[in-house]
Amino acid sequence: MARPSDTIDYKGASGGWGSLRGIVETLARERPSAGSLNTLRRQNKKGGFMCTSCAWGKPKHPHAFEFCENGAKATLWELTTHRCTPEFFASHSVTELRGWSDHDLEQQGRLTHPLRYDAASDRYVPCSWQEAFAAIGGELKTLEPKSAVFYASGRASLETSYLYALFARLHGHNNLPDSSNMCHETTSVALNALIGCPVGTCVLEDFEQCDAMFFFGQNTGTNSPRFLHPLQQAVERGCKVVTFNPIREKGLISFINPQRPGQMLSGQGTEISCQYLQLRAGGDIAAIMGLCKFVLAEDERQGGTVIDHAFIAQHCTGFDAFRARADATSWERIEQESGLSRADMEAAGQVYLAAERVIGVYGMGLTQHVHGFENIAMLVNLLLMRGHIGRPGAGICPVRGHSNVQGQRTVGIAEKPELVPLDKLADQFGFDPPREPGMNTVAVCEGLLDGQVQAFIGLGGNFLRAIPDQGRIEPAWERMRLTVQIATKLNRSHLFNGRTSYLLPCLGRSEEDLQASGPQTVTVEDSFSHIHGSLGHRPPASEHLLSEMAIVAGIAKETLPSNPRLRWDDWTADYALVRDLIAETYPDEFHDMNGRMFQPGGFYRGNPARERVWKTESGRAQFTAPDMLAATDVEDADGRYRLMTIRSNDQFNTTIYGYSDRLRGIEGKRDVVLINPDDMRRAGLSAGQRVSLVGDADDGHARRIDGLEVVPFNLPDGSIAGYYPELNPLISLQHHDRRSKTPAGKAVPVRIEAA
Ligand SMILES: Nc1nc2c(c(=O)[nH]1)N[C@H]1C(S)=C(S)[C@@H](COP(=O)(O)OP(=O)(O)OC[C@H]3O[C@@H](n4cnc5c(=O)[nH]c(N)nc54)[C@H](O)[C@@H]3O)O[C@H]1N2
Ligand SMILES: Nc1nc2c(c(=O)[nH]1)N[C@H]1C(S)=C(S)[C@@H](COP(=O)(O)OP(=O)(O)OC[C@H]3O[C@@H](n4cnc5c(=O)[nH]c(N)nc54)[C@H](O)[C@@H]3O)O[C@H]1N2
Ligand SMILES: [Mo]
Repeated sequence: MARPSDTIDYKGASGGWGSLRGIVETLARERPSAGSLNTLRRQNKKGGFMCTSCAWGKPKHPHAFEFCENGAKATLWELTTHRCTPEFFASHSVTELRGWSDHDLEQQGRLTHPLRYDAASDRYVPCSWQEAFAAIGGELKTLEPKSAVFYASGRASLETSYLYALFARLHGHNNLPDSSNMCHETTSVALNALIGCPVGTCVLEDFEQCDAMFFFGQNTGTNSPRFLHPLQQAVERGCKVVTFNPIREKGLISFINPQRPGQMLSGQGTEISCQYLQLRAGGDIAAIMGLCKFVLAEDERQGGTVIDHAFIAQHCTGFDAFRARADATSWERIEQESGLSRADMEAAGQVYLAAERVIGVYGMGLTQHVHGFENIAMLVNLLLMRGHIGRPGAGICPVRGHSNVQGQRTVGIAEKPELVPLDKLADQFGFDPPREPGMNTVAVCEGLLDGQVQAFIGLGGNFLRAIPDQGRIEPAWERMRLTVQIATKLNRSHLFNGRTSYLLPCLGRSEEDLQASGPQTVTVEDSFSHIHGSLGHRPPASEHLLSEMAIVAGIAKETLPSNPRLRWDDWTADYALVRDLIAETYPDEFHDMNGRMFQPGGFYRGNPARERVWKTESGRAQFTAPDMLAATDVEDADGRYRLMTIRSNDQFNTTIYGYSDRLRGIEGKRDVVLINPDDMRRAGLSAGQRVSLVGDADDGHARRIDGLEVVPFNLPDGSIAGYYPELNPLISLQHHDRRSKTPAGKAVPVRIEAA
């Protein structure tokens, strides 16, 4: 492993003055409207709005400033004074804009008018809302319903999501992929199969009681910074944190709390991880197998007192096969596949054994792999061995991405009809909902390539930029009959147009949503299954904007035959009516939703696995004996690397706020490939040299990106890293989790070519 002195690094802690500077730089860049700072103060609090950045829980007793550097960036990004107007589109053709960077497109500011794509002039031109709705409805009516796709990026509220999903089913399909399909779909599929519940089992209070946390592939400091506070408090009361990550991420190393003057002045942060294990990309199945093997051996040595055999006998299945697999797996293979030493894994195992209550935390480092399912299954194995699921202070905690991504699934945005109470919907709305499975993200991409998909509606997001294999899919996109994007800012997905194509600007969550019955509240669900009301206060960015709800209703009305049960106008006038519908469809979880939505800390919709009720096929929690030790199915070979596509500290997914990845010490650029000095030496590369990355999928398709700068970085041998979404064209569409079809953005096989 390289010496840290050879590599680029950030010397500070996470948080601290750097995070405040990050906010100040954002203020300078977005020049937000007066009053925006007031809005920040209300963020994540009762009567205020719920942050549009990540889905971390919102505490009952919020801090004076219950927002983080990146939450502030997301809010100020929405409240910018920059505007992307019809004049802008008159002076730039769509083809020209394809040459712009993601950052420059969004930096034009908020979209202000509904727009139609005019192929003759290759420009977006303003249109009326009614024209747009009528044209979109007219097109949808003539198309085979199953050729239409209704995508959602996980931000839209529960109310809009519920109606959007209902609209798709009334139209006649379950083609409801959402960003979750590229994200925690692995979680939904794995946890559902293994513990009978598709979401994490923890609630915020568990972090006040746990004795140890094991972190796998989740970058807290950048992607869920509000988590740093409970993490710091946990460590200070003696909780141990052990991290498995190929990259030494600052947030999991040390944290200076900006709300503590002492720490800010002294520059002395709290050390977070007591052990930081830099495993190979894709090495988690092996690493967790190592932990389990150690625990099993200790149990044997200590006469069966280590493992919770009573819990396993009463609640689990598959333990013997799992134990046999661990016994049959040699330490030598575990060390080779994980890239870790047996001694380090055993030391981590000691922390596990010493803890009464353990939480397993994870993110994209586990889910975005070809064997992502098995990654999660191994973590479940580890937790089940000592009964760490279904007890206070313990559990499994997938950290969700978008602020309402979990909730969208909860209220029906799902391509899997078995997850939705279709009979109930049939009763409520008097129709026969489609029963065949719809398309997920990978199926949509395949459908684009073979011409099966003819219409795409995007409720937010940047689908075409977030998916793998853009080089193949962008040209196919333009063969569609209809493309509609509902958005706040311009992005690359808006620059590829079907024959009929509209770009429809909507309100953001921080803005006042005024309808016939008055200002409207919306609701969202956090990572801990708590539902929160959110009320925007800022004046809208333009008088021509509509709410997402009004846009969905507007299109639905023009598409579907009229039916007295479909009260689109009433629902748009008063979202409380939609909450009543949600409560009727899901009475156990959402009863009295209107009454409970402003409960401090949100209202909890419950979780059976937390109560040790296992809604799995066997009625028990499932141990798994995986067939493989590597999370990839591409063999190691000379000159082949495992590429991790990662987020910088200055982006939200495809939204690139700026070019500062402060916590990794990378400034002013994103066109980089991070690689360790030993690998550089072996490949004859020097720092600052320009190279190409070439996809190594061996499926007959050429994939390459030129002009990347070599940056020496502290990484395990053979694991390299670079930024998402710029590197997405290197990922084959077939490189996805086998079970859930989540595209595998980690351990992508590539080669490096020097110019
Ligand atoms: N500021 C900000 N916040 C965000 C987002 C954002 O872009 N910006 N995005 C939001 C969304 S939608 C999501 S899904 C989440 C994403 O948040 P994360 O789940 O943190 O996802 P990534 O940024 O992809 O980082 C994955 C981490 O996994 C590590 N990793 C990569 N490969 C492996 C591996 O094989 N094993 C292990 N153990 N680790 C690995 C990487 O080094 C990195 O630290 O964040 C949400 N919050
Ligand atoms: N290689 C690689 N690929 C990945 C990932 C990875 O780690 N590596 N991560 C994957 C993950 S986890 C995810 S979640 C996806 C993200 O995929 P998406 O969710 O599709 O993409 P975002 O970048 O979050 O979408 C940004 C756009 O959303 C719009 N927007 C913002 N706010 C609003 C709003 O309030 N309403 C509406 N209607 N629109 C709004 C803006 O126009 C903005 O340009 O990418 C996936 N792709
Ligand atoms: Mo995500």
